[in-house]
Amino acid sequence: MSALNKIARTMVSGRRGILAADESIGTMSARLEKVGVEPTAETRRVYRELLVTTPQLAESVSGIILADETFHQKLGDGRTFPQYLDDIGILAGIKVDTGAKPLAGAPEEKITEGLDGLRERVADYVRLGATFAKWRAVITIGGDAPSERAVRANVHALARYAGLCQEGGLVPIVEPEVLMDGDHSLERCREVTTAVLETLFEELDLMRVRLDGIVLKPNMVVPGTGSGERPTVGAVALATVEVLRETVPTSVPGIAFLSGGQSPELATQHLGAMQKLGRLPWELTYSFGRALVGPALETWRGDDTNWAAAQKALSERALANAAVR
Ligand code: 5MM
Repeated sequence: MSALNKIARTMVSGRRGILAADESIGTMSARLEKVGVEPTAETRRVYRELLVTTPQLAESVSGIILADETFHQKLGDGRTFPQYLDDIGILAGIKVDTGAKPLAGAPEEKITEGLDGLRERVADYVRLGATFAKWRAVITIGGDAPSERAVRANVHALARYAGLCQEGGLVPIVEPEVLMDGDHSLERCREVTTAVLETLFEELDLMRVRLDGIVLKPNMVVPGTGSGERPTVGAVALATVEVLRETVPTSVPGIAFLSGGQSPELATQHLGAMQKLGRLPWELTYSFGRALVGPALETWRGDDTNWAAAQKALSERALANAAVR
């Protein structure tokens, strides 16, 4: 077993999943403002300290994805976030993309940036304690989108990122997110997700990325939020697993879903229903952001008298997801 494969397996096996706490400064600041907290480097740090010091988190969480700012910050006791995670048996991950920007020639679509200097940044993060990384590509459905050029440009960047991470010793989480925004049907999401994943695995192969040393982080197959469709939990689970069976090679050790704006409860139900669809060739787990931390942030609201209750809210979501694995 290679070192990368061993890390990837640790990330996805057992009952554990991954906590995505890597909101960029802009996204995190907007989320803090929404709950009445003034966004500063210190309030972002304190909020992330609340999350990672949740009691017994390592029972349900194998890895936490951090943003660059948090990666270099310290907890109240002086340990850096990666040092602290190592001490409690959770792998430290780092988001290395620098965000999705308008794609030239198709400004309504996005291309994720961050390849320049990535080899050197990977080396720095490894030195500071990272064992895995994350890069998120964003695919929009609507009108003529996604265009072939948006899909190809995004999977090309994902594959080059994945290759650089593996070369430097990090397991890449490969995240091609087909967004839920829009009025498209579940069937359209299925078509687009299938095409994106097919193209992604062609490109990963071309870039010689070792599939047993990645974790795939896809969207579930769901209708657009404005579609009016309300599929059953079973229909979403079945469509998602069918797409994955068609497109994801069996050498990939694990698939860790994003939640994409689903409610925490529904994301958990979908994950649980997939596990009941028979024996699958890869581990299926969670790498949720909002569906794990949403209730905790709403509970905390910057008031430290809510600290324990907010940690309990995170713990409950993490344990609920671990329970359906
Ligand atoms: C936690 O948010 C991540 C970073 O977002 P930005 O760089 O846009 O601020 C995001 O990539 C996240 O990891 C995934 O979307 C999964 O989170 P959700 O909330 O969709 O489960």
